[in-house]
This record gives sequence, C-alpha cells and structure tokens, in this order.
Amino acid sequence: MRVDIVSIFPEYFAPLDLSLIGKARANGTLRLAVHDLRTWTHDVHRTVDDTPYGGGPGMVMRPEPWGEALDALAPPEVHPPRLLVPAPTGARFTQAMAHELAAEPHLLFACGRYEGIDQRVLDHAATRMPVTEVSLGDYVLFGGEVAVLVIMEAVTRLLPGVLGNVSSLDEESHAHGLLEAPMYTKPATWRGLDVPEVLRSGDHGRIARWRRDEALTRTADRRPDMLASLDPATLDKRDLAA
Ligand code: 6GU
Repeated sequence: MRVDIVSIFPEYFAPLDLSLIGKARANGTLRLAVHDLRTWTHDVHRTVDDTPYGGGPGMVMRPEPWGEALDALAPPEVHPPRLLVPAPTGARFTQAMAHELAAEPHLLFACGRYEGIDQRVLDHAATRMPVTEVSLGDYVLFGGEVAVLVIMEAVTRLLPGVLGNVSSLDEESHAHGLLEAPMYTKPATWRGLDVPEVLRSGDHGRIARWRRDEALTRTADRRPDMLASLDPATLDKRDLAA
C-alpha cells in the first residue's frame, strides 16, 4: 500500500518509523511519504492560512498550497488515490472503515489545522478522486495529525503479513461487533486474585462459551449502542439466555 501524508508539522509522524509500522515500511508492505505543505507555498513567509470569509474566530487554510499539493501527489492522468481529510465534521472512523481503507492501493491524507481547509479544495478534489472526511469521535483536536497516526495504526495492522498471528485479528474487540472478553496470563494467583477457573480447565468448549458470555455482558454494560446494532442472526439461544 502507498500512503502520502501532507501536513504543516511533518515531525508529528516520527512514530511511524517505530514498531510494526516501521517494520512494514522497511519491508515494503507500506510505502509511506510525509510531505510539508509549505513546500507548495511561494511567498517569503510560506503562508498557509488566512482569515475566514464571513468573519469568526481563527484562521482557515488557503486553497492554493493545497491545490498544488494535490496536483503533485494525485496527478490527473494517473489512477487517483483515496483522499482522506481528518476533521471533527467527518464520518466516524470505525473498524469497518479500517478494513475498507486497508484494501485501497493508495491513500492520501490531508491534515488540516486551525478552523479547517477552504471547502473548495475538497470540492475540487472530489471531481478527480474519492474524498472522505473522517472523525475519530465527538471531541476536538488541534489538527488532523494525531488522527492520521490513529488511522494508520488501525489500517496497517490489517495489511497482509504485518501481524504475525492472523487469528488474533479474528478474535479481537470489534471483530464480531462485541467487545473482547478479559484476558489473563501467569501466575494463576497474583496479589490474592485468581485467574477464572474455567480458563485453566482445558475444556475448550466451556472456555469459548465463557468468553462469549463475558463479551456479551461487557458489551451490554459498556457499549449498549453496539449491542443494539448487532445482527440478531449472529446470536444463538445460549447468548439470549446470558
Ligand atoms: Cl479527525 N480532527 C480533529 N481536528 N478533531 C477531531 C478529529 C479529527 N476527530 C475527532 N476530533
């Protein structure tokens, strides 16, 4: 997968050299480039923002540097990338969207700061490529940079070959619309607290049933919204009893 990131703070992306994302870059699974938006400014102050039309607080990112950046990174004649614009006004980022993005050959992230990017940049880009505004949740960040780190981590771990143990993708929280059951490791007793007996029983049927029940009660307690949107066809009789 190819990924381009445009930001006025390229230094934010240093962590993408670390750990499993760094490894995916080193072995060529992920071809990632970070670009400084100011590369596409031409005035001595390398200005990227200006005051909003219609008034109001804060500044808006000017369209010209963004237009040139997108022309350079998504030239009209080649197959276009999917443009992702992190913003609190976007559609909510989910595990389903992470899977969708992991299947794309080329992602281009445009990180806005201040009150956002001039709307015409997105409207013009949409004539050339798919554009998705994406939000992490209902709170406001300074800019899109940290959101891109989050999205890249969620997407990269789904790329083939990045995770050593592929079955862990199938068992994790959100994979089946439920939160995952609690996990334990050795020692069996720690500070007077015992690992649940069933997990040490060796009875794989009982263990699977226990984990499923824990996942259901956890999800009901913490995320009733997730339980409500679960497909009833995926629930069995013993789930309904739990
Ligand atoms: Cl993606 N960007 C910003 N600036 N704030 C956010 C966000 C994104 N998601 C939640 N809050």
